[in-house]
Amino acid sequence: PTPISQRTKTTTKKTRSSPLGLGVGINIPTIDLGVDHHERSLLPHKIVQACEEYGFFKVVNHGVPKEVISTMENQGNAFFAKTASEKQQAAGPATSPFGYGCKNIGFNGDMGELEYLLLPTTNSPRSSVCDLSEPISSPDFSSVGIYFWITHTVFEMELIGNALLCSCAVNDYIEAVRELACEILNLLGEGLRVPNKSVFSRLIRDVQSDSCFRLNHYPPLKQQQQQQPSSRSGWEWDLSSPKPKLTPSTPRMGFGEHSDPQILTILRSNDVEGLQICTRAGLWVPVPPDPSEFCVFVGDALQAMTNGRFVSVRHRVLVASSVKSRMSMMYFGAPPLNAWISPLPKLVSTQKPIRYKPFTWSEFKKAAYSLRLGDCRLDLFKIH
Ligand code: GA4
Repeated sequence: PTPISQRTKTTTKKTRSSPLGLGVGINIPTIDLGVDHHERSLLPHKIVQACEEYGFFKVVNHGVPKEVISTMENQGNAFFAKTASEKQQAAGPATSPFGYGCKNIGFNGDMGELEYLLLPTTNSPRSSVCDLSEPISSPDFSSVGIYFWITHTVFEMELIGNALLCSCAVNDYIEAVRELACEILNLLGEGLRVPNKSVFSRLIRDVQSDSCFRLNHYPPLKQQQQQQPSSRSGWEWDLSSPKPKLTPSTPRMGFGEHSDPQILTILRSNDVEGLQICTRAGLWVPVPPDPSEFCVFVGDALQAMTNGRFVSVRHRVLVASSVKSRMSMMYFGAPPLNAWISPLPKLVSTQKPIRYKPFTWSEFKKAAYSLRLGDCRLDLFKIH
C-alpha cells in the first residue's frame, strides 16, 4: 500500500436520493486511512463504532494503488465481455461454488440478475512475483490457481487459462486488499482492547485461510428497454397511458438480501449504483458508488467472535434500468477451515453472557451452504 503520508484527504458524503432507494440520507461512516499520526489514534474507536452501529463503513485513502485496481477491473470487464459459451467453460462442477456462474446463487434455488466469477485465494508465504516469462500453468505458489493445480483436475487448469488470462492481476489485487483488510482488523483489535490486536487478522493471513474472491457483473437491461427515449438511470417511459410519462423503473433483484458468512468483506465497485445496506432499524439505505473507495462489511464470523457486539450487515443489490452495467469485486476474508470461531473471552462477562457456541469455520460454511441466501445462519449456533 501507498505510505500514509502520500495518501490524499477526502471528505464524508451523505447518501443522496436515488431511484433505487427511499432517498434516505444517513451519514455512512467513512474512515480516512490517510490521516496523520494524531488523527490516526482516533481510528480504532471510530471503526469500532461503525461496526457496532452498521456493521458497515467506507474507507478512503486506503493505499491500494490505483493501477492494481484498474488492472483488475480491466481483467474483469474483459472476462464478462466474452461470449456466453467462452464464459461457460469457466463454470465449475455442479457441486462446486467456484468458477463462473449465471443467475444461480448457492445450491438451494436462490437466483439473481447477475453473472459472476468466484475464485478461491491462496496466501503466499512469499510476496507475489509477476514473471510474465513463466507459462500460466507453472506451479507458482503465489498464484490463485495453485489451489486448483494441487487439488483438482484438467478442468480447473482450463479455468485458469480461460478465465484468468492474467492471474498476476488477481494476485496483486488480492494481496493489496488482504493487506488493507488486515490493517482494518488490527485497528478493530486495538479498538476492542483485546490482549492480542492481531487476533482477527492472523486468521486471514494464515496460509490456509479459506478467503475467496468474487467478481459480480450486473448487466444492463435488454436492448429494447435501452432504446427508450430516455437513458436516465432508474427511469423509464410509461407508454401505457395516452400521454407517455417518465416514471421510476421497477428495479430487479441483482443479489438478494443476505449477510456475508466470513470475517470481513472488502468491496469495490465501478460507478454504477445498486448496493443497499440494512440499518439495525430495518431501513434499506442506498450506498452511493464511488470507484475510489472501498466498502467494508462485517461478516457473521466477526459477529460471533465479538459476541454480537458487531453486527454482520444485511445487504442487497438492486438493478435499475441503466445503460451501464455494475461490476463489483469482493474479497471475503475467511479463517482456515479448521479454525475455531468463538466469542473472545474479553467480550464475555456476566453482563454480556456468551451468545454463540464455538464452531469451526468448516462447520459454519457447511451450514451456510445448507441454507438459503437470506437465512440467519448464526442463529443455528446461538446460545439461548
Ligand atoms: C454470500 C457471500 C459470498 O458471495 C459467498 C456466497 C455464497 C455463494 O454464492 O456461493 C453463498 C452466500 C455467500 C451465503 C449463503 C450460501 C453461500 C450462497 C448461499 C446460498 C461466496 C459466500 O461465502 O457466502
